[in-house]
Formats: sequence, structure tokens, C-alpha cells
Amino acid sequence: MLRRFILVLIINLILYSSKGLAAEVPFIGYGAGGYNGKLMIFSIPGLELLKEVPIGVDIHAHVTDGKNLFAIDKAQNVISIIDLSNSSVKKSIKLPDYFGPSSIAISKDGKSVYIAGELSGKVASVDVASGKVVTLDIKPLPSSPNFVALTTDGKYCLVSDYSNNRILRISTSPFKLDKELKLKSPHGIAVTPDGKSALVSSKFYASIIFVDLKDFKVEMGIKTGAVPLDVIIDSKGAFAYQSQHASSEIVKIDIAKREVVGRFSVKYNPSSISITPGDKYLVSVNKFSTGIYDGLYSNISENGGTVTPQNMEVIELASGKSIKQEAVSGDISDNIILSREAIKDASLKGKSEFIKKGSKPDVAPKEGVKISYIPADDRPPGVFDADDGAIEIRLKALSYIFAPNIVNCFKGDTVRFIITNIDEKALYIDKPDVVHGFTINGFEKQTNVLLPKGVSAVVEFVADKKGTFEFYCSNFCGPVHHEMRGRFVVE
Ligand SMILES: [Cu+2]
Repeated sequence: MLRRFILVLIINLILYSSKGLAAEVPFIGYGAGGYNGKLMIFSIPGLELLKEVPIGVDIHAHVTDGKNLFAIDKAQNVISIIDLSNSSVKKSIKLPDYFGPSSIAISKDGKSVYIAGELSGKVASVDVASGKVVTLDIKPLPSSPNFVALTTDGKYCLVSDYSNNRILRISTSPFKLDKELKLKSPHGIAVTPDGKSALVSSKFYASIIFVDLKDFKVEMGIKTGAVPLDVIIDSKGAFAYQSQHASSEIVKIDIAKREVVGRFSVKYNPSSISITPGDKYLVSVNKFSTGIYDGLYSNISENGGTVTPQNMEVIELASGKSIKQEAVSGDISDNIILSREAIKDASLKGKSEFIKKGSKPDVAPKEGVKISYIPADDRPPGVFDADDGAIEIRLKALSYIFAPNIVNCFKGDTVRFIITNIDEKALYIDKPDVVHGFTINGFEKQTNVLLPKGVSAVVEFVADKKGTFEFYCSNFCGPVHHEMRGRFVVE
């Protein structure tokens, strides 16, 4: 009897761990979870959570060589290398302090990765085997290299710099700036498989720009939507897809004809988009779910603070139909999608929803900080000496600035940030449920808080090192989210 039971158990285990999941889960998505510090592994098209892997503080983007994922932490300045055969971190590479990585590209042989350092104005070339990092200063400062793509021959990195309205061409060997191309408000970049063109989203000019890569010049631009962010190209190089953050749609572009040939509406305000291998599905990360999942999370504190989760939506590309939409935890910044057959990790078998009803928003753990939420503080912003000897820094967060955006203290000071979201709604996109985030690169384990409306986040810690530290909004809040930044100066 017992022997038979064990036999049945083993057979079930084999079926469940290999064939069972494969049949109903053709694709696996790996989401860079943003402020929850996790890699989120999920099924496609079902959008069931298969596994969460805690890896850091603010996981912003990743790439794969087919065997590993290379994920960058914008707050912690680290590349984590995750082994796809067991979904665990096998190695970390430290980037320079305060680098503030926002985007990563990988060479075809998997030996090098290139990283855009949005917060520092640097771009890095990293040798994966040795962990050696070489950086390039992107001048003039302030510069904001926030997106990087590689040309198909691997000779150049293409980097968008929104502070200086340009695309940079950086040679990979030797690693140096080669040329720059003026291009207004650049965001996502995709290179066509034939290597001839780069397609660039021009965020505030509602366009996609075709860049001729042979001569590195703008060939033409076409109007596509409102606040285009991400751009991706299908496996054949026939169509490009561009997310339109403000007009809540995914636009399909015929690359040869240079024209818009389709529009798929999504709910709402997409940022990152990805396509499954073979071009069957497109997965859109939608940054707002206004009215869809109200009340799914419990309030962030006893004093209130409502957070509506973001969501992901699956579009079947042949029909253009939305076939699945689910609330997701964190602030998923990027997805990589692989075929289930390519993944040997047998631990990916349990399935659950991303968010259990009534749970609190999932934020990476804190260290060395007192954190609380108080009823919204309506006192004026600024830096004050508090009665208890702390330096009280009252910040207001609104679309799309922190006020003040430069704050000072001395090393050894106990600082108490009181940060209040004073938005009525997100500017340009009219979303009343806008939530900002606050993370200081350099004090990332003490900060990285969510800022829902109706409450103020209070974080108190000792400023135990000198320097100029960039802080930034760490929850996607609208069209100008990336530019929502400031400086914490410790003298
Ligand atoms: Cu914000």
C-alpha cells in the first residue's frame, strides 16, 4: 500500500514538474520587480506567479544569455547574475558607488554587458567573467543615459540621454564615445535584426524616429501616439510595437513601410512591453489600474494610504485581442520572456496570484531605519531643526518633482524625512490614484518607500557618510517619472 502510494506520488511529481506545467505554460516571464527588489517569475499567457526571487532593492532591468539573467539594481548599484536552471543568484558584480543603473544590454557571446547609469551620467562596460567594470563619463553634465541597446554587429552601444536630447554612439572596443546624434526626448531604442536601423521613441514628440545606423543620422520620424516609451521589434523584423503611456495603447508599426498599421488599447498607461518567442503574445506592463483593482491591497498604514496595484495585460498579436489581465505586485520595469522548454528549473511549478487580497504593497526590506506613516503633513517644505535634535527634511512629491530637490545635512546627523504626495492627480494622464516613491541611491536600504496620497512617509536614519546622493521617484508615476529626481548632500 505504502509502496504504491509512493509510486503514485513519484509519477505525479514527474508529470507535474515537467509535462504538467509545460502543456499549459508555453512561456515564462521574468519581471524586474522594481521597488520590491525581486525577480518575479510568471506564466504566459496565464499570468500566474510561479516564483519570486528576492535579489535587491530596486530591480530595474535585465538581459539574458539564455542560461543566466543579468539584473541591475538601480538603488544598490549591483548586477545580479541569476542561474536560469534553478532561479537563484549565483554571482554579483558591484558597479561603482552611486552609478544608478537603469538599462542593460548584452553582447551576442554573453561575455560583456553594457549599462546606462541614469543617476550618475555614466555608461559602463562590464566583463562578465572577471567582473571588471570600465566607465565612461557622459558629458556635459547633467546627463541622463537611461537606455542602452547594442548594434547587431556588437560594435556600438546606442544610448539615449534625455537631459541633452541626443543619442550617443559608443564604440565597444575600445570603449569610447564615437558620435552623438541630436534627437528630442529619446527613450526606448530597438535595433532591427538586419542591423540597418534603430527605432527610437521620442517621448514628448509623440513619435518613433528611424535612425540610419550606417551613417548614424535621422532618416525620418512618424507620429505614433502620446508619450511613447518602450519600442520592441518582432523576431522577423517586420513589425515594431511601441507603448504609448498617455494614450494607453500599443501601436503596431510596419517597419518597411514606415507606417502605423494597428493600435491595441490597454488599461492603462503602459510602459515596458515584450513579445513571446515566435511573436504569439505581447505582454504590456500597465502602470495604472484606476478603477480595476481598487481595494485589493489594504491601506499602507493605520493612518490610510491607498495603493492600487499595477497590472500586466496579454495581447494575442494575431487577433489584437486582450486575452488576460492581472494585478501585479511591485513596479515591474522590464520583462524577459522565454519558452518553457528552454527552462530546466523544476522548482517553477507552484502557481499563485501576484497579490493576495488584503495584503500590503510589497516593498524590499529596510535596514537601520525607523519608518512610519502619519496623516498627511501640511506644513511647508524645507529643512528644519527639530526639537529632538534631528534634521527634519519635509519633502513634497508631486508630478513630477520633489520640493525641495536639493537638501543638505552634515555627516552624523540624524535625518528625518517627512515625505508627502501632494498630487491631486498625475499630470497629463489625469490619474487620481498616483503613487510616488522615494529612494536615495547610497541610502537605499533606509529609504525606498511608497508615497500614496493621504499620508506622509516618515523615515529616520543617521547620515553616516559624506557625499552627494541622488534620490529619485521609485514608483512609476507618469510621463515625466524618470525626471523626478533630487540630491541629498551630506557634508
Ligand atoms: Cu513620481
